[in-house]
Amino acid sequence: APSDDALFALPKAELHLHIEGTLEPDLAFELAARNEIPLPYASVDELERHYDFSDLQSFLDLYYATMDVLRTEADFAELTRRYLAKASSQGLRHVELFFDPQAHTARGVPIETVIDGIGAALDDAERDLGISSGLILSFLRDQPVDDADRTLSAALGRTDRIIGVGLDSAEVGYPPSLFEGVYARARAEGLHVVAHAGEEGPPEYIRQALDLLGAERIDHGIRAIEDPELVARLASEGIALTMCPLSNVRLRTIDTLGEHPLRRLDAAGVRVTVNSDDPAYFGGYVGDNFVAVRDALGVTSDEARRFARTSFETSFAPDERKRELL
Ligand code: ES4
Ligand code: ZN
Repeated sequence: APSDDALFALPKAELHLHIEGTLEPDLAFELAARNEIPLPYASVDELERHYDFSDLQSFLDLYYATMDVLRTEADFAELTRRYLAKASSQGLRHVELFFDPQAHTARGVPIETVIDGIGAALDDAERDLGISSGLILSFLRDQPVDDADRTLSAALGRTDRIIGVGLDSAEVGYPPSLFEGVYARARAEGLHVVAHAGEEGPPEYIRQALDLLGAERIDHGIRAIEDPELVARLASEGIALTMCPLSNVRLRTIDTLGEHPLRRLDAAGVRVTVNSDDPAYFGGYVGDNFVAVRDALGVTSDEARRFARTSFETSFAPDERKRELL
């Protein structure tokens, strides 16, 4: 079996990462002090004691509350810088980051502050760490569709920075069909489109993401395994799943990592990648996720190399960059 070191060193791309989900407790406390924002926890330990989630919503409640400490461009830059340093140490050569503008604009932080702060750190990482990147604007599916529409309009002034749109937050009860119009507009603007689907929601949501939104990749897609016809379709259409094994266990989508369908989907011919989702909350970055699936599922070094290769192939990196990466 490949060593931890080999899995960390393996060059790879991360395609499913929420930048706000990289907020480690120590930085949360630093920013809370700097911005004079009270956190309802006395210490890092006390905050971490609340990382015992029962489902997606229980995580999202803490995630949205804690990100309130992010206020200035410098805060977003520091958050992103720390993520990229970790990313580099775990073999990442290319990253596509989700950000949740509505979670910031709703508390009075302008979208430009968010994009420019993250963007400054991405520029530095390209120069200093050789990591290429792209930003994916993610709509909050549990907020009104009008709000997503306005968010897309506001972001169109920064499309030099934004490579695509995504769909996240509470899934069940908020089907992709709600966002058909917003996605049509994003596609018409030349943006890539992806969507979280089949994390807690049914296989039908994955079909909708493909048929109604034109999703090029599916984020999670873990529940596709319940629907053999859908699995066959994902395989024949070459749709990549950006899977996040540690996330699925921590949010109790599955009981144990041993039940994760990553390897079964791979065996069925589906293109699968290994990603970290919200690594500060779920117990590890992308290298840690590779180590976890080796230990729990017996993923071999050949398979790990193939998943890493798939991460480059199914990334939205420009063709010339893909050739360098592959
Ligand atoms: C998320 Cl794990 C997950 N699922 C859906 N939306 C999210 N936003 C941040 N993490
Ligand atoms: Zn996610």
